[in-house]
Amino acid sequence: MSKKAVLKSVEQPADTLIIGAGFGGLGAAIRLQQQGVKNIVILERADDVGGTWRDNNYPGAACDIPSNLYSYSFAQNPDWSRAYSGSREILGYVQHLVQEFGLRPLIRFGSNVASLTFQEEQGLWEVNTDKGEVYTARSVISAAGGLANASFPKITGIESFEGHKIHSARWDHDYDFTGKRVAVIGTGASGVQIIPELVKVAKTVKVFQRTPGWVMPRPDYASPDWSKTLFQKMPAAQTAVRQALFWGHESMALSLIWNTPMTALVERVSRAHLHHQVKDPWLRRQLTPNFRIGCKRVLASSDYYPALQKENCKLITWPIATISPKGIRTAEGIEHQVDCIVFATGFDVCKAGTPFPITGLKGRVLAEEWKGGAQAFKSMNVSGYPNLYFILGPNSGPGHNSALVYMEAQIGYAVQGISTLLKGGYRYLDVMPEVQQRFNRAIQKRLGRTNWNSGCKSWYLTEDGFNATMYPGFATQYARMLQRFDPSHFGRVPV
Ligand code: N01
Repeated sequence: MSKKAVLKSVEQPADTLIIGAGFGGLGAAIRLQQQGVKNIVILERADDVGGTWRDNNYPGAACDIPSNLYSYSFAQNPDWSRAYSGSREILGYVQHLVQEFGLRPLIRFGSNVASLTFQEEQGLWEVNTDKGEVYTARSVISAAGGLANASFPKITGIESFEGHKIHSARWDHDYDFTGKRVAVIGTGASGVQIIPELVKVAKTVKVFQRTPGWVMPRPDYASPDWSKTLFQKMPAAQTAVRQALFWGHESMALSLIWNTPMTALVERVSRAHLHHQVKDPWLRRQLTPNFRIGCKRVLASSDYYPALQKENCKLITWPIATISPKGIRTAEGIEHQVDCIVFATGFDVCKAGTPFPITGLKGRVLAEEWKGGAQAFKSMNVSGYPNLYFILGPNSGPGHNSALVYMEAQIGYAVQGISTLLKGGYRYLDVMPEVQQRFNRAIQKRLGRTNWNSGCKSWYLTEDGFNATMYPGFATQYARMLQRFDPSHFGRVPV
């Protein structure tokens, strides 16, 4: 039975309902408040803020983008302890945002959104949670996060394993690895951070690699005290450092997004890193990627290759055949007996669906429309689903720069759209279908020329190779595209 949600500080309908209290949702709440939109509610399914940085707290978890760039430009932190901060410190930054901008009263924890339905007559979104609460709102920002649901691989026998199973995004901090025989499946961004930490404590670590990735060195260092003092006293100095980091990353688009002479150069740097750190030619061969750099996410680590060569660590490149009660059996018939399997196997990404059912105008169901691949206008709005904004929506993914730069642009755009709705006296704003189609035709054409579509298999692509994940351009272009919300792209229905 559904009950009307009890809202202490928010009137119904809310001006904006935000789904998710991670970086995106909290950033949106801050910017909306600064623009005078105060009647906001944030629904968060967990019992704390932080999203990906709350969930990904495995040993070694850190960001592979420098902290001075992986933070909001409107809330810079002069006190980052390292160039590349760990997940705990990033979570601390998120918690600080909540404190500093007084967001806690807006958040309803333990509220897992079960469905969104647009009520055309009233121009309201009805939002149901799985506890039976019902919220209504003029606009909704979905900041639920693309990498929120941990994914265990479909390997025969996985259920039969009698030892301990841990997923990288749901770490079991009570499990003591000391003296244990451990297997790690997966050598993506999470795997290369976990493995160096596990080899320090476990008796043995067997790393099951399916595809070797491109690895670049990660120039991490502890922030000197003088830089913290300088950034505290002169925020402009930190802004300048941020700008330098931004343009440094921006230039990487030329090698990672498209196949240019820079691509071969960056591949050479990565190969030199491998050559420098791995002396054994056979191991080097096993670790050499066989796809173009940029096609999958480039890995950043200076301690992954050394960890693989520790006496207690072994790289296994035979394909996994089954998981048995005692361990992992590979295709050549060997059973590797272990006490624990760590799954660094990534996430269930909703490329062709939505995290919850979304029903728009005239009963349209978004998951049906996205079956063949998700698409939106400028990654933010979908025709037929008015007053709804996606943070990190279709084709907004960065491969070379900070996700927060993209998110900040998305938030600015959503805030403009929501202000236009509220101030313009509209019931709803619905992006025109032909505008959305034109936009997506151009995006898909551009994607065809990128490294992501150059033949490797990655979580960016659907099973049949459709790329609904990445933005085929510079971060600067993406931000410019979202700089101005243009009402002429939208059908505007008055109250
Ligand atoms: O997941 P992944 P992730 N048998 O999907 C392997 C972000 N992130 O958690 O390459 C054997 O990249 C799979 O093998 P293959 C970042 O956006 C950011 O590491 O498919 N192996 C791969 O090696 C990243 O892109 C940071 O052949 C199997 C691994 O599991 C995203 O999260 C840190 C298998 C999965 O790699 C996901 O990264 C961490 C099977 N059946 C994550 N199934 C930052 O630093 C899968 N694999 C910001």
